[in-house]
Amino acid sequence: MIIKSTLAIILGGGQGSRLAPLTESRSKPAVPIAGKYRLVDIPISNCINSDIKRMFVLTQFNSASLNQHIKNTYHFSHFSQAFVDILAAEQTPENPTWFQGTADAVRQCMTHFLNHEFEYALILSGDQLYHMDFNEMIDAHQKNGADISIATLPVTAKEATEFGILKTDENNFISSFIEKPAADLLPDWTSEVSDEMKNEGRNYLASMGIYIFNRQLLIDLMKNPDTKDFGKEIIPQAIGNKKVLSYQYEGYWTDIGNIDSFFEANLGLTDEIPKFNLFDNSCKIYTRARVLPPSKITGESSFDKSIIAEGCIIDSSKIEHTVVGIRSRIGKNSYIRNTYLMGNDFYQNLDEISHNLQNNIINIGIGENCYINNTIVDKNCRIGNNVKLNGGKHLEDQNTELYTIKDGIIVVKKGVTIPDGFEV
Ligand code: ADQ
Ligand code: ADP
Repeated sequence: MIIKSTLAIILGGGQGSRLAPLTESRSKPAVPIAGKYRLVDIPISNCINSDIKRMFVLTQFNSASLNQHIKNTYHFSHFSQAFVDILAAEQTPENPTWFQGTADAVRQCMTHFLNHEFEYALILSGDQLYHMDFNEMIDAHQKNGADISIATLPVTAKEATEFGILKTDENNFISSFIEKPAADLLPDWTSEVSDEMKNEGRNYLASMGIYIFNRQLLIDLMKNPDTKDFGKEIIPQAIGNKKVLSYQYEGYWTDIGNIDSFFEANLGLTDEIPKFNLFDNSCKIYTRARVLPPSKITGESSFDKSIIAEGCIIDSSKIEHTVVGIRSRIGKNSYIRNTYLMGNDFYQNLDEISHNLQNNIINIGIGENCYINNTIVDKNCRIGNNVKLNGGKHLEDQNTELYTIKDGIIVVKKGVTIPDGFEV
């Protein structure tokens, strides 16, 4: 019942400026994570694992990689009604502009949603790392006769200023809500939480930006073009007028909306027991099957706390606390630590590689004798020999043609060539 009655709407991202330069040439849902997936695979996989198989991905701009990825990955039976469709902001006579916010994105796409039967709209963020069974949330929504449900999570005071913070009554209905409160307002916003959460200092209930709306209510709310955002307008205005339920979640969940949190979330996957578990049969993360060869490692390579994706060619190097993405090539004697290498979209053939070597053209991948630390290397980069990229808090934010530095993390831009001996 639940399955047929729910339509998932995945908010794929605004202009993605907080993830720049990773979003300079691709839409946010297409940003590669964990060496082989893309951001959009997380909410889509959570939906599939919850048996919700009708999904729209709303994105501010459409990229070849997003279309290709969705088209090549999510194939459902002809006999089911399942689909994953991308809706990109489009200019029409009624809507001359891009999506002005999360609610505006939903509003501009309403006609597409209303072509489908559904009782509940499940609205998800496209930039979060978590596993969740949405059926439990829908179940709570139904049982409590709610109009809107919001998934919530206890957070610390430091995190609370980044989120919508709320308070609930004894029946878990939300009695007040404030979007991203200033630090001096926080003392008024603590909630009763479990002892475990209290011990971790997580005394504030935050909105996870995961919402269930009853169909007719969503239609009604979307009629007001002045409400552009769920967090800023729709949710605060609904409190007190509608039955807005808090569905409390205490598992691992993280927002990966900026470079720092994106970097932490990726490197967190190399922990001995990662908080986000990729090695779990019951909640698989789906992605495109690329039919790649196994990774090949030669010489005296050493690895510690790292994830190595398929199809890599690694030549006697030292790799620590690093995520090595698909088709990565790493040259001799290079030392890579605290780094996320996104990998490459293709291999060079042997003729091309030897031609380049003879003509001093840098090949795709990481050269020899490099030192790379606290860095994200986007796809298809050519990094020469003896390159030193030493990210860290000692570096100031900057943006050059080859790389950006944000919060001490060097982000090498997609497809650039870093010459031999280059140092940051
Ligand atoms: P934020 O994450 O700051 O807060 P927002 O930037 O609006 O909210 O993004 C929510 C999701 O929508 C993200 O996946 C984002 O990429 C996407 N998005 C943003 N603008 C979009 C647009 N114009 N078109 C399409 N997609 C867009 C929200 C809530 C808070 C809550 C946090 C939890 O407002 O109350 O605490 O999520 O992360
Ligand atoms: P991303 O968003 O990951 O940076 P793109 O939009 O550039 O990716 O598209 C990546 C896709 O393009 C890959 O699946 C790959 O097949 C293809 N591709 C890109 N460059 C090349 C190339 N030089 N040779 C072959 N295939 C390529």
